[in-house]
Amino acid sequence: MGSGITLYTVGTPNGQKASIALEELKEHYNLEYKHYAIDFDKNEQKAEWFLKINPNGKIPAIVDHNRGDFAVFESGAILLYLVEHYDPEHVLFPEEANEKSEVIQWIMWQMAGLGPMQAQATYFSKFATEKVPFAIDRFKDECHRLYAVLEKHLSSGGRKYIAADRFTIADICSFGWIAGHYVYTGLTLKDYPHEINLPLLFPTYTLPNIMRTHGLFVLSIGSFVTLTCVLLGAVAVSASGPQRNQGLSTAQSTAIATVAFKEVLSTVSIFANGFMFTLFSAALLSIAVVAIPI
Ligand SMILES: N[C@@H](CCC(=O)N[C@@H](CS)C(=O)NCC(=O)O)C(=O)O
Repeated sequence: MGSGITLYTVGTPNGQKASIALEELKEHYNLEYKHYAIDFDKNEQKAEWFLKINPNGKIPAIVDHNRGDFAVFESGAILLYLVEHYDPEHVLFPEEANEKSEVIQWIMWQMAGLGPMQAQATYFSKFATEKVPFAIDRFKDECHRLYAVLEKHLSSGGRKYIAADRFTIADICSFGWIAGHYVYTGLTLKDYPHEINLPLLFPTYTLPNIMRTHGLFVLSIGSFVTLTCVLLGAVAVSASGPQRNQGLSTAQSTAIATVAFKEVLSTVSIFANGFMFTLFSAALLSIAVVAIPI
């Protein structure tokens, strides 16, 4: 049986949730976990052995060896499970009842709203072999509506975090999809011109955590240099931001550039193996800095 936790995932927006939470818990409590990279190319998520862990055949899932190999699937359920058993100091999940409820409300909002809607918008606009304008518009419109809800929520009272006035699993739950709004789905932040608060979520995620989470420690020196150059490029682009962004402050522009960088980082991490990764990151990061409408 053993001890620790095994995480089965891929660096997709849903897949990142459990990885980020486990990294945070590792940092605060030295929680041990092992990472098993599910191979989508081989449809491993539908293999018999994995269906015993997640009957729904999707990532992420965890098996908790500390608790009799108890298996948990559905990313929101994994977040709630992890804080219930492994966050005694309430670092990621508040103790107070109303704050707790707030966090759960925004997790439900993400799991039933932003996640599925953005996944469908991504599918119909990027992957479907037949382009169906009605479906693309339907799901993109719903994403815009949901982002407007979040935007208004964050703007009112100058909130920096989604719930309970601090970094919680509600932020972790929404992070992947928000970070992938452009690269995955082709949605742009400039649709929220009044006050762009969304990027404020992102500085809370440290680069080392993101790197560990997605196995980017296998980065070759070449790709590291590429990443650094492109990051500097992104910051340089953002420095000329105020005019280009119609009155946004440099701080806001820089925050947006950081998001752009991180969202590309999370996307390329899917392709993170060896030489291909170096080529891919160079190409994607360069395109992103030029194309992302900051
Ligand atoms: N509601 C599920 C969604 C999980 C999900 O859609 N996972 C995708 C990747 S983001 C997946 O495993 N896709 C592969 C497949 O459907 O076969 C959750 O939040 O855990």
